Amino acid sequence: MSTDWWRGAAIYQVYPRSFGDANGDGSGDLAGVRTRLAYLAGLGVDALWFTPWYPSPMADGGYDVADYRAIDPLFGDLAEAEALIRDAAAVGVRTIIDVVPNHVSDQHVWFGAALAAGRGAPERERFWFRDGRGTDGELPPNGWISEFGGSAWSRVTGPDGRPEQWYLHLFAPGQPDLNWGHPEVVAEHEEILRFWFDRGVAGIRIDSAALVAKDERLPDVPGTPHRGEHPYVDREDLQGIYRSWRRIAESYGPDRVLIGEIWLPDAERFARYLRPGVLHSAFNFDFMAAPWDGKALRVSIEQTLDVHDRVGAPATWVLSNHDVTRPVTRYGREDTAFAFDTKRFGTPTDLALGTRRARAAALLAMALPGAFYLFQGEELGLPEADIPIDRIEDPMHARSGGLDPGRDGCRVPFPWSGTEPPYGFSPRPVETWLPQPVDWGSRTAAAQAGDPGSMLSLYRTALRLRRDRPDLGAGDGAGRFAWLDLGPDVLAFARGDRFVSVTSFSGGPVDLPAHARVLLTSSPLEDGRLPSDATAWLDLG
Ligand code: TEU
Repeated sequence: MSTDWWRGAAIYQVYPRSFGDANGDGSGDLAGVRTRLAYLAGLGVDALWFTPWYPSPMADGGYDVADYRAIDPLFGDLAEAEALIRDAAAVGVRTIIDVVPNHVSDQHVWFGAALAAGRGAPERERFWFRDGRGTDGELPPNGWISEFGGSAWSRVTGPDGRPEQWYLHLFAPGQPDLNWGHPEVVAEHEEILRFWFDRGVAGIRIDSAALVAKDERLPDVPGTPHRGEHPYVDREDLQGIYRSWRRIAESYGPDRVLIGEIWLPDAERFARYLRPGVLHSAFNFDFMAAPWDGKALRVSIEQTLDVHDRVGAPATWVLSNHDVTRPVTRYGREDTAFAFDTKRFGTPTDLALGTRRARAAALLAMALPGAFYLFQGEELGLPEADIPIDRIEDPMHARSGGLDPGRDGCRVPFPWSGTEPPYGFSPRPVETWLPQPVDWGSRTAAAQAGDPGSMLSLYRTALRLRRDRPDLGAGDGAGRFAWLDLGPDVLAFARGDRFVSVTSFSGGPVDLPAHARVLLTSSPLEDGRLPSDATAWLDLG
């Protein structure tokens, strides 16, 4: 396969704790992924991205990493990970791992050493330890708010048992932020990249990539949305950090890639991370969060293609991940956009409508130029699950004062087969780490595999067409992108001379170009016309 495989790849996100449980403890593991590689290869994906699999107290679903060179015993061990990377490669699937540079777990050896060493010790300089404000240091050093709500500072107890300094955590208290001004922090991460590239991984997904560098003066931040540099977002130092990571990736070959998790409101700023010599690729959250609306999606697509073209990077198209509401649930709501701060319990949804739109969105996203990411279960059209309050694990729930249901609803163990929990996820009846809904019997992979009208069949067919056709995916040369005008409330575009994708929003049946051969539709045509909330793929040849 070519060295720039990533420009048009289909990349499948595996959430290891919820994909397949081989040892029967109710949590997924790497052996459980290995036994299901045939499913993934058959789905037609080019690579797997694993959310963190390292030893972790799971204060934030494994994004609190205690040791970047090992595997959590819940999931297996390093030999198992190496075997998984090899087995996946043997069926033509590459492996991408998640690296978390912004913070470590409070159980990481560095943080333990920092606590033990006490105030003023060099061990504390790898983190952001500061004295508190107030008469007795009882107030946090500044007013920064954690991404999960509440103060971004927690106070530690000194070796003498008394309240002492504070440390910064942009996420949960179990995730102390690293000081990237410290040379050991920089060097350590370069070694971590090499450690995993040496083990054959094809790429690194960089967690919270725009937050890693801080203004060392730690100034308070304005309460208004920001553009450009900010005390801890999108700082210029990041460009140099990722340039050196790029040199490391390239020393292993042009097929090794760096993929940034970059949430920025400004597309021009976002694209700076994708300039030659910086990152290869980054997740396109603007498209992911857009409402189900032809005009809004068109604006997002145009802007995406424009800023990526200018830096020579491929666009990425994402409909979901482990942090956001499942598409079939979101697209069936009155407000179809995604935002973290509007998530509430009990928001009504029309799942039939949401599913219809999610099918249309999948074909739209898979037809666009660039790479496509899918999150496990998206191909089954799984809805967001309701998790009983006492089983919620995600810290976003508690830190929102109980208002936000958190992100567990999309992280539920995967339903493979059968009519009741654990739906083949575990080899025996066992309580899974998050409970599975009792009505998922018709949504299992096995139930959908033989049904040509299922979401799974749609994804399989679409991924196969996307892979087989030279005008889809990156479509360099053969797949030139051009908008077509098929009326208001319709998004239509060509890829090259033959392929056309048409998405109809609420405007009712749309006439398709004459003499076109229908390759695939997300919903059946009605009298040869494309109904609302549907996408058709056509061949004009
Ligand atoms: O997420 C980073 C991130 O900024 C958001 O996805 C985050 O959930 C949101 O902004 C909260 O307001 C990454 C991971 O994808 C997420 O699962 C982790 O919780 C987070 O980093 C911390 O490592």
